[in-house]
Amino acid sequence: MNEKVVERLSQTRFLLVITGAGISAESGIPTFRGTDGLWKNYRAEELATPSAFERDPETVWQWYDWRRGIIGKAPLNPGHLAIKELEDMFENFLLITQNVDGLHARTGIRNMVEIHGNLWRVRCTREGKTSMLMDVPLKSIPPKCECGAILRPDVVWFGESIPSHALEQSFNILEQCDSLIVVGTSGAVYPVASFPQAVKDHGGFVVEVNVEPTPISAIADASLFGNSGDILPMLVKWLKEKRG
Ligand code: BV8
Repeated sequence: MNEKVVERLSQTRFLLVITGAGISAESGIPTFRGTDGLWKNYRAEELATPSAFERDPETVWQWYDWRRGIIGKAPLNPGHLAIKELEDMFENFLLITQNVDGLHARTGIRNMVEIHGNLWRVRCTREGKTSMLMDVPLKSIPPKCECGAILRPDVVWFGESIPSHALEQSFNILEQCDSLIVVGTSGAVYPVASFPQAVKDHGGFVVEVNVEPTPISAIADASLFGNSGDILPMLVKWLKEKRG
């Protein structure tokens, strides 16, 4: 394990963690851009858009129903559990996840922003109200609200803005945190892709955990290459030993 990383994190008062699809890969959930990055022959950019939903809500919902089927059976992996342990180890902690799979929430984590939403939550396209819809498979496609309007997944699609409360909370933390661990993201999707540089600009220490280099590697103070399910538990172990 990288001594500089353990040293710096052991002095950290406010830890920010950002995760992407890679943290859930060892749970058997396909990533977006890796070799298995095709979601049933669709690319997220094709279907995770308002225009695709407008044009063909049935196909978009079939895609989400298929994803919910995989995610519903997916177990937490040691990487998810290690991040929950990090929350308990630091006096100030926030997790910003780009994932919509809800797996971090299953660990009982408290300080989390699901910045791209959650595919277990649905939103009425007429009234805007949200609710949890856990059926796997869905009883009807597309699912309908009691008011009769179509429900949509309560996620942020490409071309849609991140909800302002989530964005404000994230931007504040980028300035306050003194260390950031970025896990399992290709750094391809904005605005989250710009967050590591923002932490650097405010003097923060940036650690990347990924199986391969990404654009974030160029700005990270340290890149730990390997499976997050192996690296994060090791990092927790070293930090606990360091703290004695
Ligand atoms: C917005 C929800 C204002 C849906 C998703 C500035 C510049 C350029 C483009 C833009 C820009 N600003 C806005 C844009 C457009 C767009 C964008 O960024 N496009 C990209 C493709 C260029 N952004 C937006 O539209 C955002 N909105 O900015 O609003 C606005 C509005 C209109 C016009 C302009 C501005 C909204 C983006 C949110 C999109 N929604 N998901 C759903 O999922 O159903 S994004 C989707 O990608 C997922 O949330 C996913 O998490 C996210 C990012 O992907 P990653 O998580 O990084 O996953 P990926 O597969 O790419 O990488 C996995 C990584 O894990 C890899 O590096 C791999 O090596 C690693 N890995 C694999 N296994 C492991 C591992 N690491 C460790 N251990 C392992 N075992």
